[in-house]
Amino acid sequence: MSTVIMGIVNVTPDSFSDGGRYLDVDAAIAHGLRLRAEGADLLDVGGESTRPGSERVDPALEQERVLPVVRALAREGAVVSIDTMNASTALAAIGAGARIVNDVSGGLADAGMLAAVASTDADIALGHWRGPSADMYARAEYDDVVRDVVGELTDRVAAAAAAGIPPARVIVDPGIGFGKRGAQNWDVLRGLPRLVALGPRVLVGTSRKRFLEDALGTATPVSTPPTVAAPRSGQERRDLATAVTSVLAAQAGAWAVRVHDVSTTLDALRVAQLWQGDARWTSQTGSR
Ligand code: PMM
Repeated sequence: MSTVIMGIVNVTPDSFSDGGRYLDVDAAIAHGLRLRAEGADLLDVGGESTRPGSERVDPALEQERVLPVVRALAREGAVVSIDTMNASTALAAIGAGARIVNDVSGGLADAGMLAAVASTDADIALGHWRGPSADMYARAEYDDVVRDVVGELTDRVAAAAAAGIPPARVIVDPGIGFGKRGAQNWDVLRGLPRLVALGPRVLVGTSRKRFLEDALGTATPVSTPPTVAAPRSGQERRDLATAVTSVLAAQAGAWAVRVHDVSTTLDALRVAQLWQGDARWTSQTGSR
């Protein structure tokens, strides 16, 4: 089974990963359409940055940012997910055509989220979360990070079921970078099969995250003579690292990966699936 690629469309002025270039609604729509043309199966539209240390955004402002983008992308036929922790934004986005609610807080930030989604036929992605981004590292204390993440997500799946959302409509996400320090993220990724064993579809988001930057360092990889092409930029290196972690997540059983650079990750997934003998990938022009 081929891995679903969720392309990221951040509509925030302070996104750490796209420098806020897509705050402009038309530019965000164009970006989303480009990601879809590159091979994204889903487009994840978000209007609130969750970068470490960031403050919450008022839902009215969040909706002003995301709703025109959701509406336009859905009208173009894209499958859209809405990246929000607010029930009111989730409902408004579903009204505008979103089919999945991507709540990095797993329904914890807004007590009305699970009931709101239950009242619709949308799916929900529940992220592992221990508290707002403003001070999330203060809560990065675990006995056994894999066991704790799986246990806490099990509770969120149960809470969703109690609110009326059956497991078939639920996706779980280990929340890479959310309340987890560098090495803890690698532990969680290594333990991914234990989360996959839980049952619901698993979504993994490593794209351009700080733990990858920490792993790669900021130094130029090799000294290059001036006549040689410039070495890859930090972002290109993070995108390559994202493609590798996304392939490994897919091999560990992830249903979907959430990425900024769709084409690099798609290339990497294609190569990995050819290695595994997936015949659908043998033709360059064949559909995914
Ligand atoms: N990470 C970010 C935002 N939304 N959603 C899910 N499901 N999983 C993630 O890991 C995740 C997310 C933060 O990254 P960004 O600001 O680069 O989008």
